[in-house]
Amino acid sequence: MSGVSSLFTEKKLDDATLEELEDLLITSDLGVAAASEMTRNLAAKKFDRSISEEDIRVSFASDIANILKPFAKPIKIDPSLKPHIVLVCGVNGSGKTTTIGKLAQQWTDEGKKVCLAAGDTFRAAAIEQLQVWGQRANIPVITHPQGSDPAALAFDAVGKCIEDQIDILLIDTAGRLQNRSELMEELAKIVRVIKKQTPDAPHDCLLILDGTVGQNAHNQVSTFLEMINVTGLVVTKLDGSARGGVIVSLAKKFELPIHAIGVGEAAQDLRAFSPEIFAKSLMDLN
Ligand SMILES: Nc1nc2c(ncn2[C@@H]2O[C@H](COP(=O)(O)OP(=O)(O)OP(=O)(O)O)[C@@H](O)[C@H]2O)c(=O)[nH]1
Ligand SMILES: [Mg+2]
Repeated sequence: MSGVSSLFTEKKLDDATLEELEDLLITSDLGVAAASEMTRNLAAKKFDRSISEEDIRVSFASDIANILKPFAKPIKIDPSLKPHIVLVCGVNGSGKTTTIGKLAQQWTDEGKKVCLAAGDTFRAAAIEQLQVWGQRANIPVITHPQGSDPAALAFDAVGKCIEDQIDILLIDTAGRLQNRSELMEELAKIVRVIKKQTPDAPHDCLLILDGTVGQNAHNQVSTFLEMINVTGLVVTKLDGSARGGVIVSLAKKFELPIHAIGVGEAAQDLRAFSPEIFAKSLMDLN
């Protein structure tokens, strides 16, 4: 029965335990800054006093929720823009096209006129993949042939959406790894070309991060920020075993809005980011 009794064991919170807890938080991708803040807070409340595992989880979950609260913001569509232009970027396979499909469905269901632009002219079948999402939501998908210049496609798409008084234009882009400088340049070019018709666009530049990649997400955010004005993040694939602890360190470091999270492959699997639910799940509390 020792396993059971250990569940009820309380111990004194000392320096060694605090250090262990801090290490545990760092290895869960929460980052040094958040980890030390959270253990400091715990010490302030409970140092040298008896503490249970539950107390620790509750304290940490509350800190995590507080850290994240200012950044949990859905994308705000400006109805006066025709169109509100959303450029979507990220590394290969992070979930860009799927997230576009989900957002398109959500906004269409809300009664907005949505249009998609197939700016991934690079990968075979990328255009068809976006067209499938367009068909599902019953909305137009603007395409150019595979291999053509994505900036030209973006330019045409913006012109067409202005003409058709579209509410929201979502522009897909090819996956690009941070170390491919020519592809990063291409993204900057897409932005320059969009600005020729609408100088204040893109109104949102979403960076899509795969929630399973851990600390590498930091490097991705830094590199994309060097090239374009990333305005917000969507973190995908949080339905699997990945806990997404990296969201905490990303929020602390980059202070970018977290617009939504992806929790599956289907159209309805996009959730508003809830700091409380996220923090509790990270700390195994229900
Ligand atoms: N489980 C899960 N799978 C996802 C999620 N988002 C995307 N995927 C899957 O991840 C894979 C890649 O998604 P895509 O949307 O094609 O990613 P992408 O960033 O457009 O990829 P490239 O265009 O090749 O760079 C697909 O199999 C998607 O179904 C998610 O939130 N959860
Ligand atoms: Mg894609």
